[in-house]
Amino acid sequence: MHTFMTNLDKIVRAACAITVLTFSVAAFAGEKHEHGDDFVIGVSGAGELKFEAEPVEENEIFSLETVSGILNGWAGDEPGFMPLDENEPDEDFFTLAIGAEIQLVLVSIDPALKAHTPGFGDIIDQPGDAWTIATVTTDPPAFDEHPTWHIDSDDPSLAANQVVWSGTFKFVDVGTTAYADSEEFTLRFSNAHVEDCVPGDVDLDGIVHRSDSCYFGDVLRNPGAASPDAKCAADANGDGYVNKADVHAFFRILAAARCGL
Ligand SMILES: [Ca+2]
Ligand SMILES: [Ca+2]
Repeated sequence: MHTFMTNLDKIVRAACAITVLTFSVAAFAGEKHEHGDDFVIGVSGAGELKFEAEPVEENEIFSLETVSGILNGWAGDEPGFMPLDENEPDEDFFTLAIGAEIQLVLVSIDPALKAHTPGFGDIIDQPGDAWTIATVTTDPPAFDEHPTWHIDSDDPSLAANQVVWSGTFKFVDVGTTAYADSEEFTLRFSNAHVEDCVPGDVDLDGIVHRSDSCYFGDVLRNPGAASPDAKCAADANGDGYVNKADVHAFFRILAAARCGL
């Protein structure tokens, strides 16, 4: 009996740790429309494009809002892209020189996630697609460009059980400065309100309770009929999809809640 209780205790404590970790990731998603979410682009002393980006450092998930009309599904314009405007030699981070022409180039992307260029002139959704963010014509450089990030509900490849969509990009210079490509980076988006997402609270009443297990089963069986927020709560293992792999994690969270931990 003692061994059983010890193991159970380990399980529920692990479940609490998972819940806290998920909360800490989700907390950053609430900071919308602040320049802290934007990329700052510059170059190293060796001539390689660099960036500073809290969303990448913090592994942020951007919540997209429901849209219909020109675009259907969920969309938003954060993050955007700005230049470094003052040299930071201590960090080997310098301003872009006149003549730099900076592109955002797509490396890989989840189905149904896309970026529309400002003015909706182009869609970035295939590996190799490139959007010219800005050409530098001033010293220091100045631009502030935001694409429209979009999870497309009209796209037949949209996965019904998906919670988080990812795209991997890099910055490329096609201007006269010929800087080397930046490191690749990944951006993550969700159609759920991830800042409010409580893993396990699938009926969205604010409490993790055994009644959530019925709703969890419903989402698992028919994710296409569930709301994005319910799917976020049902993604108990936090891997961005609702599927059988969440069952164990869900019941660990439920056990932790029932024991008042
Ligand atoms: Ca609940
Ligand atoms: Ca999952």
